[in-house]
Amino acid sequence: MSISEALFERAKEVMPGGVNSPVRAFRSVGGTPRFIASAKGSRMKDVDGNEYIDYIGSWGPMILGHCKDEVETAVINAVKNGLSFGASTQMEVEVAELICKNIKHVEMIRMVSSGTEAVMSALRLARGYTNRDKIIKFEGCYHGHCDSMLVKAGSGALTFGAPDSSGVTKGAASDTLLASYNDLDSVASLFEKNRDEIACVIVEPVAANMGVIPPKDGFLQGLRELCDQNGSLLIFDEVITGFRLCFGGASEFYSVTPDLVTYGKIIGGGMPVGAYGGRREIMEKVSPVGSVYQAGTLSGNPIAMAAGFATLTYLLDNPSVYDKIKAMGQYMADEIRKITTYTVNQVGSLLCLYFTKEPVYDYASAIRSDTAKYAAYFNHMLKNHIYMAPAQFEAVFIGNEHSKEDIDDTVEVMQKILKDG
Ligand code: KE4
Repeated sequence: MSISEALFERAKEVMPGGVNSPVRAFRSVGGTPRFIASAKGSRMKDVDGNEYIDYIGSWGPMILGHCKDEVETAVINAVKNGLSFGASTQMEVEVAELICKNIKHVEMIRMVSSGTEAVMSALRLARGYTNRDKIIKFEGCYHGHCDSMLVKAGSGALTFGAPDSSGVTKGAASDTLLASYNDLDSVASLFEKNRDEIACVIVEPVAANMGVIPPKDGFLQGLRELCDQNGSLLIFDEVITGFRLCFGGASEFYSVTPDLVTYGKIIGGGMPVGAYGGRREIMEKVSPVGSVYQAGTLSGNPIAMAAGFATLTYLLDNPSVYDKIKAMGQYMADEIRKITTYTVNQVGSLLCLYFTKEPVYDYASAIRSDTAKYAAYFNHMLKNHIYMAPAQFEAVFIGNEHSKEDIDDTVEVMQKILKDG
């Protein structure tokens, strides 16, 4: 028995499914989850000493690679001053100022401790600001696990073929309206049927929880116009795309301005940070200034802020990171397309290989993918020391430490199992 297998047996006794987040359990691909001992750059090592090229990157945060010197040093120095105070610190002001100074549609921002918390808070704020109850989300988009978002969600909720979650009350879900990604007519008709009742539209500006699906030309701008016509707020959930597509995220990448934006992952550089932000007149509705309550013991935690500040500062000071990871994403997609006719979607440093030969542009087309073939592919890659997402409906995350050799080695291993694809 491997150490990972032994640890997994122990874990299953004391944690549901032996994990602290479902997708880590390898349920949709089979086999034993690898317990990671350490990571550096583009590599991870499991407790049995196996080394992998890592394409998870902690599901997005590790854009600079694991153990980036500047981030590690910042965390180590911060730890020496204390872990948490439940009081304000200078570093949270520095992070907030850095973001507000560099992302023009974020005039104010509130730190929280996860993407879920950021989304939950932004939705409450949109409802409080508009005095409306209903929310539009898109089938297959995942926005964390707050009740109102677990309706035809993506990521793990989609992977397990359980688009709705038990425990979500009818009341919680009843104000969540579902549209189809990349289909503006489906959004317009919801506005027609629910006139003056819709607080906001929340969207992943690049859908990265049903694989990777770029917005069709005009889709995001169309959402902007529909929200303006109906007095609703547009929320970009940039937990994945924020600080990844470019420093300004999808909003800058596609030149569409949301009213509110949610962040996670990269903003914390690997530590637990989420955030939501937007125009001052909206954000000032948030307690203690306004009537929308939201709070958090570890919000703006000084260690997490140190990691986030070091990460964001490095990205601002080294914009060539974005050129590199985008080029590597394009290179990887092009190389994979040379060896298979399966669909490959890519946006910047995000990409997904689908086990379908049809185009993938929304939830219905994404779920055509053959997840059994994906499972076989995943295990083939893992056996060859390449750690892909243990589920079809996730993204490949390329970081600054992935080399051309990493990608060439990866595609070479892919070839062996895709040759008949
Ligand atoms: P967290 O609560 O997991 O920090 O963030 C929720 C979230 C919100 N919005 C988007 C667009 C997200 O992608 C996520 C979380 N992403 C998944 C990966 N698909 C997290 C991985 C996991 O659930 O273990």
